[in-house]
Amino acid sequence: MSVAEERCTERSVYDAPFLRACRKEESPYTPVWLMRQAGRYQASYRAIRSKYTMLEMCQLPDEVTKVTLLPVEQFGVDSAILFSDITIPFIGMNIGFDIVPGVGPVIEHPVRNMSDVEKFEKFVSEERLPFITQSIQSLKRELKIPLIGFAGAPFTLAAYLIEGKPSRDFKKVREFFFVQPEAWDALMNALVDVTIDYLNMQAKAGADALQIFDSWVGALHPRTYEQYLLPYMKRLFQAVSQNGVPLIHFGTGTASLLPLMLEAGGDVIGVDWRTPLGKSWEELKYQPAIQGNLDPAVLFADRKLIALEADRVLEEAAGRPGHIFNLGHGVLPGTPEDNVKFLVDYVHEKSAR
Ligand code: 1CP
Repeated sequence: MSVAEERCTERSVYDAPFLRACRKEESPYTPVWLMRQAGRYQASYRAIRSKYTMLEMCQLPDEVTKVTLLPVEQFGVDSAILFSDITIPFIGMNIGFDIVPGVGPVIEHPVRNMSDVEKFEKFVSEERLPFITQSIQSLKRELKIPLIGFAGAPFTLAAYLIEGKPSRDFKKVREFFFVQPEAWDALMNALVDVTIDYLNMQAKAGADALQIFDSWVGALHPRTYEQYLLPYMKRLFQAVSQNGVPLIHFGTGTASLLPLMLEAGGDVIGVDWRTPLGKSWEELKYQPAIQGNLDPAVLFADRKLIALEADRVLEEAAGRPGHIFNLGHGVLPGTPEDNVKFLVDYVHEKSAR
C-alpha cells in the first residue's frame, strides 16, 4: 500500500461514526458496538475457543485477530474491541492467576498486605506482553473501522487481586483501604503505573480509542471514591490522554458517582442500564460524549420489544452529537445471535440522519 493510500485509510477511520461521536461531532447515524461483542453466545466463538484455554487464546495474535473480527463481520458494528481480558497485565506483573470457565479470574495468592504489593513488577513492557502489540498491528491491517483497546481501572483490578475471585459485595477490598491505607496507596500506584504503560503500548500499536473498565466501582460511596480513588484515576487519565486517542470511562452502578468519574477523566462516559441515559448525560453537563445503555437482558425478548427499548435509548440521547449506542454492560451468555444483528441494523436505520 502506498503512503497516500495508507493516509486515506487512516483518514476514513478518523472520520468513522464511532470516532466522530467520541469527539462529539455530528455523524450520519448513531454508531453502535457492544461490550463483550465477541463471546460465548456466538457459535463461531465457541468453535475457536474450544481449542484453547481463555488465557492461551488471549496470547495468540492470529486467534485474537480472528475472534475480534467475528462480531464485526457478523453484525456490522461500528467498532472492534481487542479480544483480551482486563487481567492480562497480571501476566507482565508476575501475578499467578487463571481464568476459570464459568467463574472468571482467580488469583493464586490474593493480596493481603504491603509485603504482597511489594512483590509485583511495577511496569509492563512490550517484551513481556508482545502479543498485545502483535494482535493490534494484525487487526489494524484487517480493519476498516476503529479498534478499541482497553484496560481495567485500578479499583476493578484491585477487587480481583484482593478478593482473589469474582465477588458480590467487595467486602475484603472495602476493608483493605480503610484498614491498610498505606498498602492501598502502594497498590493503587502500582496498578496506575502498569495501566499507563499498558494503555500507552496499545495506543502506540495503533488502537484508535481506549476504554477503561471500572466495572465494579459502583460498590463505593462517592466520598470513598473521592478519597481513595479519585487522585489515582486523575493521574491515570492525565497520563494516557497524552496519546491523543479518545478515552472511554465505563462503570456500572455509577448513578451517584458520575460527577466524580467526569472529574477523573474521559472523553466518553459509559453508563449502565440502571439510570436513564438522558438524566446521566444532563448530570454530566453534556461535557463528555456518552455511551450506553440498553439493558443486555432486552436482547432475549422479541423484536418488537427490542425495537421499543432501543427507541427509548435513542430518544434519551435526543439526537445530540456524541452518543455511542451500546448495552449497559456486556452481552449475556445465551443471547440469541440474530437479535444482536437485529439491534445493530435497527439502531443504524432508526438513527439515520
Ligand atoms: O470463553 C470464556 O469462557 C471466557 C469468558 C471471558 C471472555 C469472553 C472472560 C473471562 N473474558 C472475556 C473477554 C473479555 N473480557 C473482553 C472481550 C472483548 C469484547 O468485549 O468482545 C473484555 C472487554 C473483557 C474485560 C473484562 N474482563 C471485564 C470488564 C468488562 C465487564 O464485563 O465488566 C471484567 C470485569 C473481566 C473479568 C472477567 N473475565 C472473564 C470473566 C467471566 C470475567 C468477569 C468475572 C466476574 O463476574 O467478576
